[in-house]
Amino acid sequence: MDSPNSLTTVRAEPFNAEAPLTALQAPITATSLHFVRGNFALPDHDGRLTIGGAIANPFTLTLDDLCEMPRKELVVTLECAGNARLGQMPLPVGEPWTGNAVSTARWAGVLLSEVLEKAEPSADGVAVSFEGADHGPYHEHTDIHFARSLSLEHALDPAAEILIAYAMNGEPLNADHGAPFRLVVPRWYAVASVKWLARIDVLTAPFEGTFQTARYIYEWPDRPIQPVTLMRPRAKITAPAHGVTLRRGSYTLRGKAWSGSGPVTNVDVCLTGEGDWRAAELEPPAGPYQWQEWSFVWDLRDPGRHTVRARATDAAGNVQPESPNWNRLGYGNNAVELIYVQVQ
Ligand SMILES: Nc1nc2c(c(=O)[nH]1)N[C@H]1C(S)=C(S)[C@@H](COP(=O)(O)O)O[C@H]1N2
Ligand SMILES: [Mo]
Repeated sequence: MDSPNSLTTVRAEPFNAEAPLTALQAPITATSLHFVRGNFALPDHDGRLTIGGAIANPFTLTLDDLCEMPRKELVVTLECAGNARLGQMPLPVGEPWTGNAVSTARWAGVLLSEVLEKAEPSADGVAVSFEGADHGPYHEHTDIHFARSLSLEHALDPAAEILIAYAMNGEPLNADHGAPFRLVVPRWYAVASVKWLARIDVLTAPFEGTFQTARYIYEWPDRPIQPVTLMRPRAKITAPAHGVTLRRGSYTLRGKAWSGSGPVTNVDVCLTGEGDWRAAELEPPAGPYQWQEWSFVWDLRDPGRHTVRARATDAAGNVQPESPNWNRLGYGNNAVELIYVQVQ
């Protein structure tokens, strides 16, 4: 059941849970209601972050060391690449997220670019891998760590504002969200934001880890494989909830919209089930990496069942598709969301 005050468990062990819809109405999601996704059991972290690989200056950092560096705060919307997997048919393997594996938090930490600069990456570096302290059996592997990579260029770019975050909504990171520190990669699907960060290594060849090359990739039926990178545009309807009964009169539909190639420039709603799209009010972004609020005043005159759809378009011209772009592992389903309500 969707309770307004608790997460909805998608899997108990390891703990994976979606935000309740009501929690997504606020600009910032309460930490206790921010979705949680993990591939392994919560790890023990020894409190050290080791920077190694193809660098001139290897070192380790503790939380205290990070806290002494210039502090950077960013509000970032994170969405799981598997969000709305349940909308794909046939249902791909993986957690069956309905559509609330998305949340927004105020993260504080240090810029990854500053840490990497101190390490002095070698001239032939091409990628940077990020390893979490979490590990365990995974498919054919007996024991592997969660690890992901970014290009060295992206990791070193101060304008990309990638954080090594140690605080979330003004509190130290909790265990579920990656204590003592994690990566937060703005604009990318949240898989890039490695939790329980333990190692950062500069590599002279592309990273081939399982979570980079065998998972979190789009395996299209008709096109070459692509990596999962930027969040695709999506509009969520946060009020009303699917299936509720509303009285006749004026009702303000509300929601959120975001895109990794954003900002979102238009949200359109459709109240007929057909292609009659009408522009919603869309708030300008309150920051570069966070969702935007949208609303639409709906004059409810006719009793009966009504459908509501909302569709986002971003500044790069990307529009949500009407139906899911199916891929074998079920990532990036940003098909237009549909709810229906009963009018009395
Ligand atoms: N170490 C580690 N980091 C991880 C993961 C993981 O399993 N292990 N899962 C990733 C995925 S798939 C998502 S969607 C986000 C979820 O972040 P959250 O739990 O803070 O919402 O963490 C990412 N970082
Ligand atoms: Mo994810």
